[in-house]
Amino acid sequence: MDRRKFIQAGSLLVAVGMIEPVKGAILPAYMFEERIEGPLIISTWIHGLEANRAGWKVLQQGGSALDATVAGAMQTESDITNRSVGIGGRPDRTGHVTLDACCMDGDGRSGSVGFLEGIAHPAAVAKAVMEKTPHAMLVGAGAKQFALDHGFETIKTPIPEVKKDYLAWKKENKDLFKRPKINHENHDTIGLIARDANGSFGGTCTTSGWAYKMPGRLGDSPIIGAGLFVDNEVGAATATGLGEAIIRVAGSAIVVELMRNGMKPSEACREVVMRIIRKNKDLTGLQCGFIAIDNKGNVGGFSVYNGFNFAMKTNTRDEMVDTEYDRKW
Ligand code: SD4
Repeated sequence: MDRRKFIQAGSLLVAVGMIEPVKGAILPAYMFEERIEGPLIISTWIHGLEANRAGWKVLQQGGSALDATVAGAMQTESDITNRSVGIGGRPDRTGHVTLDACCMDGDGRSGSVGFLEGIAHPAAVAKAVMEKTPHAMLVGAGAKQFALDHGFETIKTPIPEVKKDYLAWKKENKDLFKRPKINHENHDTIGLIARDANGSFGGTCTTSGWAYKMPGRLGDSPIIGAGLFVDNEVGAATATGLGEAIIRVAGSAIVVELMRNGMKPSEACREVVMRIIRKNKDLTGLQCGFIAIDNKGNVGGFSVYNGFNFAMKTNTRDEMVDTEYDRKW
């Protein structure tokens, strides 16, 4: 029996209650290419654990997958120690923290905000764009005005610690327009996708984007089809990593289409990652990772480089899952 089949067999035993799941262990993604019954929520990186727990409260009360993922995203946005999402996010190279977010439900409704400054919860604003406007996306001053008009919490950014780092960075980086380095440590954009008790899907993605980006730059995270895509007919996918590469392959939308055509989540994520690898000659620092759930309850992910993982919460699980990858750092 090969490693994958062995682990799948073990996973089946877990699923039928013959062996206990190992709490706190980091498990490989291919363990979850099997039906997970009931509500579930998965999200990128280690901060996903806390975010999932916030989202789980919504799912447990019979709330929608969309609302669960927005609640999870807001949890991470509030974490002032997080340098790539929300209030504690790093600024662009002119010192402005500009936040991007989007959300989508399984019926194809979506909302998005980009280049939003001084507002604590871009994910919630994205949901309000979806619910209260005829538009799919608001950016910049218009997005801010919309958030203020709807009473969303304001913040002063960058917070002092972040400002200190920024000033040090600025001093050291005279060549401000050289290709910035992508951060591949275990903290990054959060993309959350979930299935609720009714079997509907929803997702949210939120980020401060690439640290020290050019002013005006948007990544994949606020773009439906790039950073996030959801369709109740198929499932959901979300992304993290170098947004430029993810946008250029319409990443999350393609993951969902590949699942529609029969691929399992990990296979679909792998195919999109391989497209990114084929299209980018220089992969230095080019990390991208996708996670996905299909409507049979299969869960998976894949990344360019090792080190990407996601958090998963179900009725029986609350842990980190490692994805497979093509390259080693
Ligand atoms: C972006 N995908 O703005 C995001 C970056 C990311 O912080 O995942 N990192 O391109």
